Amino acid sequence: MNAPLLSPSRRLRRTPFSQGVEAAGVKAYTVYNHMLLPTVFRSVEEDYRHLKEAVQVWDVACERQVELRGPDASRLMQMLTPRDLRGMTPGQCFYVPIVDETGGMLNDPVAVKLAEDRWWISIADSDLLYWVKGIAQGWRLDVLVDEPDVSPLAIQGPRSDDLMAAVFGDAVRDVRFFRFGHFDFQGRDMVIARSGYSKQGGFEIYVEGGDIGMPLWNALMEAGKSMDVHAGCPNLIERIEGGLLSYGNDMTDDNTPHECGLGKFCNTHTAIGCIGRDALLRVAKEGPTQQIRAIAIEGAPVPPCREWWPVLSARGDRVGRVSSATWSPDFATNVAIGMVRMTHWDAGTELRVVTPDGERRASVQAGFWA
Ligand code: THG
Repeated sequence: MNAPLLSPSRRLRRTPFSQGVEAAGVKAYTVYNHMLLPTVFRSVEEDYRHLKEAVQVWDVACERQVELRGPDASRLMQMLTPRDLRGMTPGQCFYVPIVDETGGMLNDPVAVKLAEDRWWISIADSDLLYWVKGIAQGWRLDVLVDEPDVSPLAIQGPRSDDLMAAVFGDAVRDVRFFRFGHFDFQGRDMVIARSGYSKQGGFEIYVEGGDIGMPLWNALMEAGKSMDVHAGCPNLIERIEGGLLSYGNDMTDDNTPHECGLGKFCNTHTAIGCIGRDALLRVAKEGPTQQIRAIAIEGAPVPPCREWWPVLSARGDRVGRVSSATWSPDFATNVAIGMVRMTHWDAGTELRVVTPDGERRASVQAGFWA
């Protein structure tokens, strides 16, 4: 098939690392927060194998930051999420559901607490900036809300620690999961967290100032030569195996955090001031009637999942939908993420999934694969 191209324009933003990404031979992009996000370098399968065995440098500049700065920054942050932030200290990152007044998911970012009066919200693919600005203005809060010139660069894979230590020194090895520290690169301060959109381990460097992007990219590629470093990107197969959710694909503002399996990141009773708290208290009490599940789909490799695939019961009733699916080489089955009604969400339940290639047998898994 002759795949159409994306027409470049100013609205479709490049990143500080785009030059390096192109030099590394990027084969496909998606658009995320109005910015280019690479999706394939060698092939999705080769990128997957390499991610699990070596180390990759990912241009995830499209994980834009919403910065909150000022005396009311922490108050505003707590208004945005049902996760209780009172115990969070500067130096910590939290994965936080962001919900609207009905308890519907608006985004599922990583919140980075830089100081009591300064936060970065590292957003998924929705225009969260406008919701946050609206709340700050509507409540007359003493806080500045904007998108700073900060571009995350992720280092992912089992050899991440060695690569990072080669560039930033051995102290970077001591950064704990979902914590960050400040490190120097060519006289510039870099916030470096142990986090990232894979289950293979690694770091995220919050690069402040686009001008230092390519010098850092080049230094990592040079230092990693002996470690088989390669440009990479969030990998479809690896993320489905790991159950990492994709906002806009696996959930939308029609879903509550509980439906998304993100109830463990909600402390709705104690998250005082959270918008949507009353709505969420109701759904938390009743419990969701549908929820995200890992689903194995039998048979040959499925085509790309471009729209929801109906999930049917053994009797043929519609009981859910698949939102992400792909062939997994390591588990030798099609792995999928779907939303399934409570009558059919128990592990082992036999289902049918209507793919564009026809109906397939499928089953609810006890958990994700990795
Ligand atoms: N890192 C940063 N920003 C991001 C992402 C990221 N913004 C966009 C997108 N990814 C937001 N979504 C997610 C989804 C999952 C995770 C992080 C961001 C994640 N989840 C882990 C898990 O589910 O195993 C850990 C969650 C936890 O235990 O706190 O990491 O990747 N900067």
